[in-house]
Amino acid sequence: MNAPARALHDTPRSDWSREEIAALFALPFADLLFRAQSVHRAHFDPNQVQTSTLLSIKTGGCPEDCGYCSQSAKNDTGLKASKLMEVEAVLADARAAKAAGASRFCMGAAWRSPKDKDLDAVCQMVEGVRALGMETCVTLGMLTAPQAVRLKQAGLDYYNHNLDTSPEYYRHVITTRTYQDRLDTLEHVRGAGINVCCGGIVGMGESAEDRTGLIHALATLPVHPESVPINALVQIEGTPQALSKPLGPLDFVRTIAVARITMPMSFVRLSAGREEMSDETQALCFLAGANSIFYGARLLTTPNPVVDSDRALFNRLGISLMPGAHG
Ligand code: SAM
Ligand code: DTB
Ligand code: SF4
Repeated sequence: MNAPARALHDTPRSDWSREEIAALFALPFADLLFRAQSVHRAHFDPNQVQTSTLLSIKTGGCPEDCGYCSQSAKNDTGLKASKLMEVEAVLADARAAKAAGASRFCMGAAWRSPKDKDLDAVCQMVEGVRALGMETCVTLGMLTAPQAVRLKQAGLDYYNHNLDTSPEYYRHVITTRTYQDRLDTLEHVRGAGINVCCGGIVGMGESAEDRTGLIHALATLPVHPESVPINALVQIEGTPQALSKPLGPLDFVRTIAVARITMPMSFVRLSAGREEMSDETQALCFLAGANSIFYGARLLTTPNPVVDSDRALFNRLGISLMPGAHG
């Protein structure tokens, strides 16, 4: 049996070779989507999508130099930096997200890594969101092993930390922390027993080989991330990445499909970039095995489709919202 056919029936594998993944990307589009949808149906209800709402709890002024990001102090994007939000204000937003139907609330902070004092407040936020019956996720930059344990004790369900791109292309995008730093944080999160949310960004001028490299890096982690966000770059004026040539929709759909096939049990999230996508492209992403979205009018600092338009799209596609684990 060749590798793509084998993937349908096997339990998740972490021994994918780059050649196998490149071969998946090179399949005729119909063959790729058929395999992705078949793998998807073997593990998930194909008509249910998980919804996570994002909130930037600490915005801007970040010391890292990520070339895509509105929040790096090194990028002149005109974004106003703000301090860590008050716990009560965060919980008010979480209640609204729950009322709109989100099952998970994801809180993002523009830090290189959290200070222990900041972590106290974040732990209170996690406890409060969890008490609402929502799943919790945070993304705070690099974590030490003890910090991950503290978050787990507060009841954190998911930690988001992306590999962003291939190991080879990485240095063209970020210089202030290494790929290995990211892998170390992922290991600390996994070691603490927190679910891992880890994916990347496409449309940053990377090659097809780099997209293969990103999926390879994710699919060969010792345990696949439970959640794999695939972001289409949101171009932000004043960032080095603002002038990258956008990735065509069909290549974006292919990336989703290959993530689905190689990480069959993971939630694959159609993440940033939906504002620029047609309904038809999004429908193809769901057909390719995406089964999660960011839900709500804002990502961290940029717009996302409003809830009413996502509800209308889901109605037309016969998609229902997946209930959360604590709902
Ligand atoms: N500061 C933390 C960190 O980088 O780990 C957490 C927040 S950071 C904004 C989370 C992720 O959002 C990044 O790793 C990146 O993958 C994604 N992201 C940021 N800006 C983006 C953009 N303009 N377009 C698409 N994805 C973006
Ligand atoms: C992820 O992979 N994408 C989200 C979340 N994890 C934190 C962030 C997208 C940010 C898009 C640009 C912005 O709004 O600043
Ligand atoms: Fe900072 Fe995260 Fe933005 Fe990088 S992606 S500049 S670490 S907020």
